[in-house]
Amino acid sequence: SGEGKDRLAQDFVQFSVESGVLRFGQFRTKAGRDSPYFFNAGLFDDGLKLGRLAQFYARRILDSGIEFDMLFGPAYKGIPLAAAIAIELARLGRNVPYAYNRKEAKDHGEGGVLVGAPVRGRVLIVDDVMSAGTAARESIALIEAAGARPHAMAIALDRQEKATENGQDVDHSAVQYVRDRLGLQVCAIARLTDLLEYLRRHAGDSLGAHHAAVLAYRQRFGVDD
Ligand code: OMP
Repeated sequence: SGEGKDRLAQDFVQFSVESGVLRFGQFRTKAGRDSPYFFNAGLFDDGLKLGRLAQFYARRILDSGIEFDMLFGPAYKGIPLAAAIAIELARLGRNVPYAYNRKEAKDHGEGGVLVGAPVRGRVLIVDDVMSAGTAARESIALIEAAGARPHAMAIALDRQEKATENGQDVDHSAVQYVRDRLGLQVCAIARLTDLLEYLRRHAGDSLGAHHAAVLAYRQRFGVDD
């Protein structure tokens, strides 16, 4: 595969580590797994970092050839993502509408749970991380409830680990499920394999010391792809 040759992914992993977004240690994931690494996109927390993050998404989206008519960012973390990516795409000459949801429906004013452009056409969902797939299912349901069809998904990090169904681990990842069974195109700026490659390149320094633990996590919870 292209492992090790994906310059954008390597640059993104480095940017995430330097921003304190990607950390190593002991963490518990939403699916209850003990993970030696965690990616907290909420820590892209100033204008410069958010702008650079949006550049990574926009480049990955445009290079992927995925076709889309609008962006949708699921609350809460997808909201600044959709806004920032929409600004960056417009800067690159590709101005598209964007929308997002609120978590609580308003009972006055404009009403409803959706904010922004009408949700229609080929919707590209933008989100931060895919692990076991819970967040992805929620976003897809939101778009469908709005009467539109989720067409594609762009994420920052594909953890490439086993999805869960009714609390049980299955043999495919959330990304594989969304791509192969739900038929959405999916692109990720970086994947677990890129993180492993990055740690391998750092063998001999303090970052490289995390390689073994991340590899063991992949052997326990990872999928092949
Ligand atoms: P799933 O919904 O299981 O796919 O997990 C994705 C969500 O888990 C993200 O939207 C985050 O809320 C959270 N998460 C991270 O943000 N970073 C990680 O490295 C791991 C997780 C996680 O809990 O799996």
